[in-house]
Amino acid sequence: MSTEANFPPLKNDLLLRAARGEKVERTPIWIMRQAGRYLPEFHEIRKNHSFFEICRTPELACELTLQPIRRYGPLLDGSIIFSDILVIPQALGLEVEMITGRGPVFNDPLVTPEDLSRLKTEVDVDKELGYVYDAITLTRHKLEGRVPLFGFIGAPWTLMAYMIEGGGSKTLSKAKSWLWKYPTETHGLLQKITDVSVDFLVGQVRAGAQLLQVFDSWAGELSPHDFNKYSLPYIKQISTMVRQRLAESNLPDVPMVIFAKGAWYALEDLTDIGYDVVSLDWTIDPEYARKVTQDKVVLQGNMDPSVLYGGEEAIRETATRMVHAFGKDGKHIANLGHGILPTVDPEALKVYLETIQKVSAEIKK
Ligand code: 1CP
Repeated sequence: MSTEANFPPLKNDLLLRAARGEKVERTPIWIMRQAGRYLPEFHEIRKNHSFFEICRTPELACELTLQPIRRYGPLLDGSIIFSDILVIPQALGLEVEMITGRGPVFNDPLVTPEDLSRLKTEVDVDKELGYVYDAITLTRHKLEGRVPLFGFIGAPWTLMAYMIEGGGSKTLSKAKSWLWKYPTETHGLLQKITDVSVDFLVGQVRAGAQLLQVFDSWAGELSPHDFNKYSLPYIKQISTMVRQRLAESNLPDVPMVIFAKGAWYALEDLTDIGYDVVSLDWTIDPEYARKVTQDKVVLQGNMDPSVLYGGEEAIRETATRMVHAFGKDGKHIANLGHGILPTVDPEALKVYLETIQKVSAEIKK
């Protein structure tokens, strides 16, 4: 087991300070999916290994986590452990493969509630997902304190959606049909995922994660009513239980980020469920978000990832406008409004990172 004292001291704590709501000298920036498919150095490694083999090999997961930190140096203020949200369904007993060009595919997805009996009743998370902990601990050492490291999970609703759809889906009609046909079993499944998620996040902090992000990538597919019923209570339970368990175990109370993509309607509710940071997609205007959230949380985001295809001038202009909109005194962590897209030129990302650092340092003077 590792404690903070065993790791190299942190040299750049800007992201941690901003996530706690402190006033900072410039806006910290990291990028969702910053390790991965848009980087040629990722493909060099990926061509020799399957995706989940990389996730399960701490040296490889560590190497991929470090790639963007090496490439962009001081332009990035955070790192995120190379893994995937689908390691939890795997720990629950489902088989998932990552197929190039297609994404995740479940060999045998859940079809009806009878299939729930295929999930493990007792999950020893530390044993099933210990490889993620090992990757985190190794990465904390190899980062040498350059930037803090995020651990993460997928939110229960998003994971349930994958487990029933069997992969990506345009309508989520199979997963959604469960909400009305089998509400009791749906709550049972969401609770099961929640329990495992809490263990997993606490384990990631014990291993060395310095911030945690919960990705509810499919939140925007739910109506406000269904989001309130099938997502919000579980993501709230996760923040509450994780903090309680961290305190009981004498582990650091790390900042927690919630990213409920597409759930603009839930913005106010999201300020009130125990997360320090609410991550916004690009459909939310920063000034509107500041008005609704009233400085109760730090905001993260939110440039449309596609602007990175728009050329240097468009990137600079949009990034500058965004920094101004989040404000001189606004509590803000810069990111994109969703993950960086696989065909983006890494040089375009550099322009974005440079612009955020320069403009935010100027206005926060
Ligand atoms: O830097 C990083 O962020 C790398 C770590 C990381 C993270 C945080 C990966 C590696 N995946 C994720 C999270 C993740 N995975 C999410 C939440 C964030 C989001 O909404 O983008 C989701 C929905 C997934 C599921 C997933 N994994 C997809 C999406 C499929 C769909 O339905 O659209 C895909 C394509 C993957 C594969 C994957 N995960 C990560 C990488 C680098 C890859 C590409 C794998 C390959 O080489 O084929």
